Amino acid sequence: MVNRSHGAETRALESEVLKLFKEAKLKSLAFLLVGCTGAGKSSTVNRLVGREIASTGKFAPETARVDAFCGEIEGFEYRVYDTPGLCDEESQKGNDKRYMGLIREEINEIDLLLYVVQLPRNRVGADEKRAIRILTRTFGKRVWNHALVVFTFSRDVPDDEFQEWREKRSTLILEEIRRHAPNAKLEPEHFVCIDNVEDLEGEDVGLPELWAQAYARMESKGLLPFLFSQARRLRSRSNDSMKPLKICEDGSESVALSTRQREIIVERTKGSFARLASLAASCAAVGATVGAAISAGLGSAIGASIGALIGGLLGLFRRD
Ligand SMILES: Nc1nc2c(ncn2[C@@H]2O[C@H](COP(=O)(O)OP(=O)(O)OP(=O)(O)O)[C@@H](O)[C@H]2O)c(=O)[nH]1
Ligand SMILES: [Mg+2]
Repeated sequence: MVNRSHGAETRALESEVLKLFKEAKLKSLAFLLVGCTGAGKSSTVNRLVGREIASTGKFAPETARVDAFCGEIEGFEYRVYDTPGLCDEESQKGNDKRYMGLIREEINEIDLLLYVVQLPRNRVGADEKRAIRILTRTFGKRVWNHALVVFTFSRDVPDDEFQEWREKRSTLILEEIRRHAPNAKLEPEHFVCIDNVEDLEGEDVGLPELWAQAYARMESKGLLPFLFSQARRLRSRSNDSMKPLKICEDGSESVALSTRQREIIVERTKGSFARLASLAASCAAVGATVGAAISAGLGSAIGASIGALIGGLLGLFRRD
């Protein structure tokens, strides 16, 4: 094994991050939102990215339409596609083909599909089934390999029935997806429970779980734009003394990751960016130094704050 000096490793990490950062800047992130009216689609994606990108609230649901919202976080471009007509069985009868054509026209590629449904519903509704059918036909079965099923309104079920609801709803929705995509790679952890009004607290629920699983499910090309642009919000729960900070300096909700959730992020990064992950794991102790070097390397106005943020972010890769 080559015994490189500490300085050489640090420099290798700096140049790797700089290279990847510049490549990541050229890519934009695309999220596809699917779910019934009022399921909490806009609220969910806004919380996931920490910015009000998709508008929330209630305006009359319209028929076949694709809404595209664009935004920018730390200089990285985000696109959110919302498909309000997809989950609308009654008004859409016989219109599937036309809507599929429209979706194909509007959406080229997606990095992550968020299929948002309310937890407290007794069965898979005709509207939810229609969305699953059209999605699979439009994008192909593989769309489910980059998907999360997000259960919202989780506080609306009693605490002592929560696990039962979660298992029942997951099983039913998975069955429905498998009817159209029998080999879809969807595991129990890809069904995440949150509540957008008063979030659940627990090791495998809520915003940190949503964030970690979204990262795990993301197309490779979306990983680093997502990670770098979110650096400000990510915290390590185990390192936080007492209560984790809820709100970041920029007003967004912080994402306090547990050790397991950090591990999910590290493993996913390793899968696509092995060199970055291994350099970060061994050099993370010098996060501030790396941050300063990244800032200098990026130059001009953008460098200063993002460089420091990324230096801090690398701490997530350290094992402790
Ligand atoms: N209690 C509770 N309310 C929620 C939750 N998620 C969203 N809401 C509320 O439900 C309403 C609709 O939320 P949106 O995020 O706009 O839902 P949507 O699916 O985007 O709705 P449309 O765009 O109209 O189809 C808003 O008043 C939200 O505050 C949740 O998890 N729990
Ligand atoms: Mg909405």
